[in-house]
Amino acid sequence: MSNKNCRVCKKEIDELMSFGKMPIANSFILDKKDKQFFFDLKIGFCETFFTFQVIEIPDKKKMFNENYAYLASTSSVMKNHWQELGDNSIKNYRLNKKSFVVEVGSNDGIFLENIHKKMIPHLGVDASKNVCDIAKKKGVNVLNAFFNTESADNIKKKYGLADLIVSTNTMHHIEDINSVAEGMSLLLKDDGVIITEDPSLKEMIKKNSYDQIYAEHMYIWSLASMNSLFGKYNMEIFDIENNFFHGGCSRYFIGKKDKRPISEKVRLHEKDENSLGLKNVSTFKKFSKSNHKSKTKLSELLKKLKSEGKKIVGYGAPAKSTTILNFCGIDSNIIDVIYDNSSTKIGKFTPGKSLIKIKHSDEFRFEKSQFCVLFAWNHKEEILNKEKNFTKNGGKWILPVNDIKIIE
Ligand code: DWN
Repeated sequence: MSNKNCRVCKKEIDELMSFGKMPIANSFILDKKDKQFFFDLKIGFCETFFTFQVIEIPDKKKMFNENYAYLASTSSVMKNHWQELGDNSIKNYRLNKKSFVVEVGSNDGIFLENIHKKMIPHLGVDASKNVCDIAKKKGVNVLNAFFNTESADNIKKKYGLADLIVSTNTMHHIEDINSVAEGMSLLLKDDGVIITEDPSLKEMIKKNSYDQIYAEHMYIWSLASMNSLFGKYNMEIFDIENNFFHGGCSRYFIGKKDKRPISEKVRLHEKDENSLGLKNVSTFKKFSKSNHKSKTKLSELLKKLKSEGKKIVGYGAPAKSTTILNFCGIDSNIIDVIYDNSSTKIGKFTPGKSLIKIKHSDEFRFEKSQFCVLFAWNHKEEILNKEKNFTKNGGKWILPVNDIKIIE
């Protein structure tokens, strides 16, 4: 067992589960012969701070750089989701032209563009230059940098303290998470609020959606682990909202300790996590076993369909699909092509050993295959609504995680 240290509390943790050799989830390649980086995707669980975490993390520049492939605005549903967060934040925290809003991991400006339109002073911080450039074109004020205590101090000196710090689908991406949480505590006004939103450990365990696990997702947070992290910097979660986005996320509302009453929703979520055993390593050993069952079930289903002469394609090339394809050993012998609407992925091949060609989802309507694996299963409603004709013409969708079923 490779002993490593928990990145939050630094105590020694053991390897809990391994997915074998994996590529960087968002490293889509232009040529099948392109040289790729592989690493051992191993998971550890810290029983002190309850943090579920990737043990060995590749160099962050391999994951977050000028070619970052994920564009948040590829989903109109997600655009509305962030618009709602912006509108509610402005109302709940009475944000105005004298306020200051910081977003850590601002991606292509999908959240801050609404804050910008309301003329509220703001700053987006993101490590990937390509998405910063897209945000800048929307008029969003951005800083292309990693957020940490140093950049937080510079922001504080230049702009002052923040009323609201938002960080959605980011906290699970950051290796030096202590520096981020400490930086937020330095930058936040005494009565300020931090809102983070990330894939929920509870939902991942309940759905057996192991595809949430890849190098970029260095942590899968729970209320218990997120509270332990912010507790180090005299802050606490005072409210929580759970949603179905990105396979099931929790939105945590965090403030300086003892500033606000802890909501009943937090108490109930805490009870839920405890009854699911999210503080016990045995829960994750069971999770690992169910991942391997899921791998066998999906591989056998697809191989059976292929042996019956069926054509199989994929829809959506999310980072999650890299884990499924490489963990289950699925390549272009099984899936002919994957359709996706991201300009950063179209025309490329999926990472690792899968090497499946990605085509523009506009071409999906000409697809004659009978089966389509919905790798972007977390966008099921939006995609099945968009691709009604495939189903109408007898096409069947295969959900690759959870109970792996064919939907007609
Ligand atoms: O934390 C992260 C989450 C929030 O987003 C990052 N690690 C990166 C990313 O993860 P992901 O790549 O799994 O995200 P999605 O949103 O599940 O990816 C969906 C994929 O499907 C994208 O490549 C876009 C594509 N898509 C499409 O082709 N047509 C999506 C929709 C909604 C569509 O209609």
